[in-house]
Amino acid sequence: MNQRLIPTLVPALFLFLNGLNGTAMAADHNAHSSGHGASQAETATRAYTTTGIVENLDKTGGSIVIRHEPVPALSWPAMTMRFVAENPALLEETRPGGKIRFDFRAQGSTCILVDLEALD
Ligand SMILES: [Cu+2]
Repeated sequence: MNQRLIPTLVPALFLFLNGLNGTAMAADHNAHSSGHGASQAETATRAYTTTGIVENLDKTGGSIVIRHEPVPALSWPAMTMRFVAENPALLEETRPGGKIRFDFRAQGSTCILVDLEALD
């Protein structure tokens, strides 16, 4: 192998690997914000149901942070995330630490809570 090629190949390889890493991270983020295996439009109109524990409630701001179970239809793992309540009155149905079953729609990077039922 030509020794003079090595100094140019190493940075090129580094950039290549870095690029791969960046792509993987972007794909991962996309899988969560727009849904995997479902089109954007489909994901936005369809409501999904899962269960979770209320981590935080912001009744004035109309949002709720839920540690939720996986959502196989969206390829979402279990995680803690924020939802915006379509109707803030829904947030009166639960409390921090409460166990809930809820319906939501994923609209881009925002998730809208459309219904909620206390399980405890
Ligand atoms: Cu999530």
